[in-house]
Amino acid sequence: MGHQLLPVSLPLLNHPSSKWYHRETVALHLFLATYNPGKVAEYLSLLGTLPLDLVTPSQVGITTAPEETGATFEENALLKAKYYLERSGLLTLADDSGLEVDALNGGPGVHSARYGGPGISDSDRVRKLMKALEGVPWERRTARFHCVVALAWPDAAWETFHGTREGYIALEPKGANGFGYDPVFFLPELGMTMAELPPEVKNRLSHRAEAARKAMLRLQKETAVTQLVGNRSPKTSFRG
Ligand code: ITT
Repeated sequence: MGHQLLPVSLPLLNHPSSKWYHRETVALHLFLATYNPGKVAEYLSLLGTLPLDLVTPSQVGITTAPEETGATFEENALLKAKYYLERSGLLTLADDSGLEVDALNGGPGVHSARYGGPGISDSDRVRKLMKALEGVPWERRTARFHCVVALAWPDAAWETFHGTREGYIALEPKGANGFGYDPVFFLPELGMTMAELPPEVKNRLSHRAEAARKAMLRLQKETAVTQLVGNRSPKTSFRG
């Protein structure tokens, strides 16, 4: 049986033809749609066992990003995945994630990366959060990290996977690992912040690890089918 070529309507900038793509070749690459180096490091480890080459925006000269206008993590994750699929032509994984603090009515939530305004550092954002929670007692410092991973396929099918980690906002930052709000995200069952955990432990129990594990199951199934039959049949939809 020969390789199957499927029509796609998306502009595939990095593919020899904008009208047809070779599904098996596309399925050998996974576009990791993030500019956040902390996320890249985690995904390299979380997805490391997949028989797929991970490709980042800088590797293919993509430097633009969509405006994250969604009201939910899910909307933003999908918006990013579809945006980068259009530009890379590759099976694309994007994540939208953030911190929901109960005493801030769920904020900063989808605005976590922009909390405090543009151009400030992770530690500036952590300082702003500490200030916002000044005087808030321990029992009211409950919070959670949420992550939605979106997979977008060149045949326009997509699906999303959720992960959550519950914790407390610490009274002061601790630890040097991870990124973002990790130094103030306290895990009561371990008695330390996310930034005090070795990366391999964070990658076992984080919100991103949970969402990535679910996405991995899907990807493993897909790549197994690809390897088994040599070429894949068209997928109608596997919306989650
Ligand atoms: P991309 O959109 O390019 O992926 P980003 O950093 O802008 O990068 P998000 O819009 O998803 O990504 O914002 C997520 C923010 O939430 C991130 O910048 C951190 O401030 C915070 N965050 C998410 N996951 C985190 C984690 O595992 N540890 C600490 N902070 C995290």
